[in-house]
Amino acid sequence: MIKEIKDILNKTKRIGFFTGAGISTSCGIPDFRGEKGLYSYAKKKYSLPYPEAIFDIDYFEENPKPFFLLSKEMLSADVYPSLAHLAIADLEKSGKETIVVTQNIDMLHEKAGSENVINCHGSYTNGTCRKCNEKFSYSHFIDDILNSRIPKCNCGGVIKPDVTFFGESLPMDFYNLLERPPKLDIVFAIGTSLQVEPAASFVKYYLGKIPTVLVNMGETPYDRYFDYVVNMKIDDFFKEL
Ligand code: CNA
Repeated sequence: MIKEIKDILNKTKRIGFFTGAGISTSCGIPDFRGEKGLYSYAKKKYSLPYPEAIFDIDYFEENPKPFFLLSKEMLSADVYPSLAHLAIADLEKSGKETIVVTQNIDMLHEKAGSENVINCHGSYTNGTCRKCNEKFSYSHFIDDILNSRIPKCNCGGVIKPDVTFFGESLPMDFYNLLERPPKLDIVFAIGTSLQVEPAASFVKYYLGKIPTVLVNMGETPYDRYFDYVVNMKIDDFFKEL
């Protein structure tokens, strides 16, 4: 099966990747669900009242500390991109037209060197003061996060990185993409349970239209709609590819 995927890849120019938490588990960042998932880990570690509180805007207003401690763990310099992140970035450098639509907020696609990345659940590239709405760039607040301090605006408000929390709308560039899906020759869904909407609609749009590949260890409710389903570790898949 991997040989067939490789043949298609060699012949095509426009490649889409839709990635989820599974692409970063080998970097030491847990995925969401499951016993070792981020939710139960964060709940225990930061004594959250309920696991989702870590990305709940009302809880953040009350206690932003757990979110910033988790951010420190994800963004620290000793978290490196996986072989899969690097392989995707290499494809772009080799001249293929690639687009990476990621649900992740760990910035590992950017760290790996990918340029055409849409962060559909937002990112740390910018932050906004919760009190006066002033905008700040990553360089303004990253030192605070890495040194376990809560970044603050001159007005005293907390600067919240523009990561999408529950109840917040997704970035405009993602909605634009859903409205005008780019022309692709092949699309991959990698390390995602495909359960979070509207993010997953990006890849679902292409099912039945172009070759579609799902690389995921666990089963998803959409396996049967993909042309190729590869149940193996993501880094091993890219190594073979
Ligand atoms: P999910 O629902 O946790 O699913 C992840 C999938 O990846 C599961 O089906 C696993 O079986 C699979 N998986 C895990 N590790 C591997 C591996 N090494 N090889 C193959 N498959 C593997 O996560 P989704 O991304 O689908 O859910 C969307 C959420 C998760 C988004 O809102 C993200 O923001 C959020 N999230 C992001 C991060 C991050 O930024 N790294 C971490 C945890 C959660």
